Amino acid sequence: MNVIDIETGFQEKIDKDIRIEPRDWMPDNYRQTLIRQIGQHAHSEIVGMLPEGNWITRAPSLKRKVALLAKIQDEAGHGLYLYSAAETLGADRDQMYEELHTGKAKYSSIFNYPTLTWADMGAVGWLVDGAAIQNQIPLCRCSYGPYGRAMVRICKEESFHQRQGYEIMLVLCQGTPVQKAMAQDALNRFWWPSLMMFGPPDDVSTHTAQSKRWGIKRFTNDELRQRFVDMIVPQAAHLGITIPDPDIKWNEERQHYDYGQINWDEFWQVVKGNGPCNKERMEARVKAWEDGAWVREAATAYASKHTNVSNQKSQAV
Ligand code: BYC
Repeated sequence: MNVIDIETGFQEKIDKDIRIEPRDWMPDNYRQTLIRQIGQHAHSEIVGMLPEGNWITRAPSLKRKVALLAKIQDEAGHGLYLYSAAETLGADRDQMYEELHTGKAKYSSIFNYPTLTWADMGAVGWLVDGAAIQNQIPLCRCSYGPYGRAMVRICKEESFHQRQGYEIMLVLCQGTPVQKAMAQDALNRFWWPSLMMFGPPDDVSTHTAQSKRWGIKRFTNDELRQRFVDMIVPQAAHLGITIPDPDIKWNEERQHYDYGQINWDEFWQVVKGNGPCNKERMEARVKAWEDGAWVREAATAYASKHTNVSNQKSQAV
């Protein structure tokens, strides 16, 4: 078979929804696109632990603390499944960390915003995990097997996260006027950054067309953003709080909610490293990496001792 036949065969498999597995032939760009996206996704999960970690010691009750801790631990787990999925493509985990710590690799823009009040834990769960679910459910059908399978488990946990966030918002909205105002303030600050999570508009997105052809992405950024708006508007109405966008209105013809202009300049500034918390987030990650050096050294020493002992045993047999 020549290269053109191999490439055609690969695309035919994708078109028939046959999964690509680690040992299958794949074009180099397909591999690189997946390493980039899965790597960014893994980093987002790990950096995403920081804004919520900020509230573990200040959660208003034991019940809230337990749920928040469990959510943050889930996110660490998601990062680990995703780093493993990237490794099946030949990516090196230490190199991925290095790229995160030096600012070469991206992670989601949303985690560069501060979490100022307890209501932000509600808004993050409701909006950020809500956006994550819209984006990630189609990824369960990603053409690359290990990524799609990791996403199935991740989505189950994300839906629990979203419900707990919505429930925090509901309790605050049914509480005192001050509590309701806190919920409204959190919605005001997290609304637009949540819309930005879906990535740049379709006419600007560099990767969407090819990623759709390869069955990595199933929908465009704008399609998923619209689904998110359509999901959240009635939920905000149920909570009795107002989305900070005067242009939100039901469009009978489109059968969707219209919404206003997103500030793309702000988005690109945050992506470039100039958001409110970019510096703080990276400092926290680098510190955690450096503080954990002794654990990695001990684990490596233990593993090599263990390997030596089992080698000696097998030589003796
Ligand atoms: N932030 O061509 P495009 C989570 C970059 S974790 C920063 O549309 P693509 C959660 C993009 O990388 C949330 N950068 O790209 C965790 C590209 O730059 P490069 C993360 C962004 O890949 C804990 C350039 O802009 N979710 O949910 O086709 C707690 C052009 O974009 C962003 C995932 O990673 C952004 N928001 O589409 C709670 C899901 N958007 O690489 C929740 C998997 C775009 O050319 N990823 N960029 O330098 C995806 O679905 C896709 O990668 C995206 C972007 C939709 C995000």
